[in-house]
Amino acid sequence: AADVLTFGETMLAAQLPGPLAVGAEARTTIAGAESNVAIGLARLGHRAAWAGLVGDDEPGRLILRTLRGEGVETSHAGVRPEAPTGGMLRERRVADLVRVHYWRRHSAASLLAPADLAPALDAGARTLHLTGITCALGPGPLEAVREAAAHAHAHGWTVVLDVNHRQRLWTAEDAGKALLPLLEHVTVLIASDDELPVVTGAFTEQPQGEDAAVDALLAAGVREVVVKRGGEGAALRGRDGSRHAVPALRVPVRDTVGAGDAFCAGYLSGLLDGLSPDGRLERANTLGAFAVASDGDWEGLPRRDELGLLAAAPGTTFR
Ligand code: ADP
Ligand code: KDG
Repeated sequence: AADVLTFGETMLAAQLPGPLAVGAEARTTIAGAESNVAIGLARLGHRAAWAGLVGDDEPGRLILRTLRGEGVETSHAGVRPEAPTGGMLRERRVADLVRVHYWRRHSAASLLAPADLAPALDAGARTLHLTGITCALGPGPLEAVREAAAHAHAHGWTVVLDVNHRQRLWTAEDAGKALLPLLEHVTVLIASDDELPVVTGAFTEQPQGEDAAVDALLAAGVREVVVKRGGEGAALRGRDGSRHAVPALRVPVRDTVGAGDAFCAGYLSGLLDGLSPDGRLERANTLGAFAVASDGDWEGLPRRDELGLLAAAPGTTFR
């Protein structure tokens, strides 16, 4: 059985250092929140399985061989000849402003249905990782998330939901309505501070303020709510009344996209290793810091023996 099972859409991605233009040079990679998490976990030595659908095309093959090369288990991933692999383009429009464009409607990944996941669920896992992105891909993927959450909960797995709200895919209102019924199955909910109202928006009475939002989520059955605060670090509150906060690492910021997924991989790794709440937040912040200090969503993520690397003084050369 895997330590973590995750699934969703991974795309062919082109990353432009400036605005889209004829002849602009782009960097080719693969991107998907769930596969970013799987890669982060695999690099730390955990058994991470990614189940998702790709098209029978070059981008699909690039995705699968890249994931395998990173040590992610893909035996339950599928190839769908009737639809293409999704794509995305990321323009660094100006220094600190990134714009994303998607080609994912009717993609192979959006055809995902509960039956596609059955073999992966039957194979078992300690933890199920879910994101709001998969819920936004269409009715099939949303149903797959619901059934996976119910199955995992019934079998005593830890269920981790990262809200990961994507405005380009759906409205906050639709996201809230879709995510609310999942909460009864969720053990750990991870959100950035500005995403909390997205999940709590569907409650009959909208809680005011962060503390009230977290109270509402804990009352809905979530055991632990983890709130990401960008360069400030992260905090967590448990249903047992515990509160923890750990500051971010100080690193030069290269590319903040993917920080949330890296954070999530670090948090999951801490859970699997049985770390304390502060230890889990520290590992999550460490992976988040690696992601912001390097280009790409997942390319700069650390292997286990590199976890302490960021403690070195800035500008250090190891030789
Ligand atoms: P998201 O990318 O999902 O919006 P955040 O921006 O809150 O999430 O970043 C996720 C995590 O990445 C943070 O909780 C923190 O651990 C780390 N992180 C983000 N920005 C920085 C930064 N400027 N310096 C150091 N760590 C950061
Ligand atoms: O978190 C990074 C992701 O946003 C990126 O890899 C692509 O999955 C993606 C999405 O839906 O935006």
